[in-house]
Amino acid sequence: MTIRTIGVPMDLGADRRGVDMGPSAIRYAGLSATLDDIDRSTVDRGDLTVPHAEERDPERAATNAKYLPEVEAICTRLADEVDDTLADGALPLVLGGDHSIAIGTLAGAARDAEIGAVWFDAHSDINTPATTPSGNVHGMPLAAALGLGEFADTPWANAPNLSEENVAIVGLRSVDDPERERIRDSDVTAYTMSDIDERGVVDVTEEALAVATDGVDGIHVSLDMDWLDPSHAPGVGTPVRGGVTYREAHSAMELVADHDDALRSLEVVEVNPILDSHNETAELATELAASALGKRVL
Ligand code: 4U7
Ligand code: MN
Ligand code: MN
Ligand code: MN
Repeated sequence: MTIRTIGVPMDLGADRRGVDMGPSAIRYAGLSATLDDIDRSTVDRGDLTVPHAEERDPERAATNAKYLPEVEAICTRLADEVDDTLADGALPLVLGGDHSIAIGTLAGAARDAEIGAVWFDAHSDINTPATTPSGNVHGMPLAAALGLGEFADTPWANAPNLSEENVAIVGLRSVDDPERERIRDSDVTAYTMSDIDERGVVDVTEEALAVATDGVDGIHVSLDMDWLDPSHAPGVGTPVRGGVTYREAHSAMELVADHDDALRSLEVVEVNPILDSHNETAELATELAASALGKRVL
């Protein structure tokens, strides 16, 4: 199946600027050559056009969902791109950009199919404008896609055929109090870093994939690079100590590749080249995408 890369140079959903350069840095790290090693054809569709914060009214940043109208415009276009890609029989590989773009990827992937999602992240990204401590939309995409809280009133943000029962979050170590309550009250399955410590990354990821794939047509895999420990992935805006190692991350992505019959879309987000060390996080993002798409040593 052809892999179609879609870059979304978006940083309006996060406070730390620079994550808009993520798609360039990931390409510069050798994405297309790395994907050529896999037995699949690849095509780069280029980047969506995203406005810079400097062009926007700063008042848009003074709300409890900063730049939400811009996020809506970009995610609506991204959803169309993802849907078109799938309709063409290709697999969308979406490069972020901040994690707010997942709203668009999920909406597109869920337009014509029942989907599940595996969310590799230090954070649960299930805030809403009423609960967010920061106003940053990259902390809200799961709530938006699931139509939770005020997002029940924003149909553009809802992934029509994604249900809580098929959402699994893996690697949590930073969860806000209202998020904790929301996870408890929902049917979302969540695995913390302690679960990975106790059971190992393979067992936990296998179970997460089983949850996501249960009874659906396909799954979306969202990889927030802050899932990894900051010692391996320093170039992220919201690093949290105690994340997975380089090898654990590859193991998990190889398990994703084992489920390639289910994989409908893949997204790698939150690479911030300004905060990175010699493009190391972008290189790792490239490697992990390749592992998830089937690259093997032998
Ligand atoms: B990311 C946070 F308060 N929860 O909502 C928030 F800790 O996409 C962080 O996972 C969100 O990187 C992190 O602002 C969003 C905060
Ligand atoms: Mn995160
Ligand atoms: Mn399995
Ligand atoms: Mn995230």
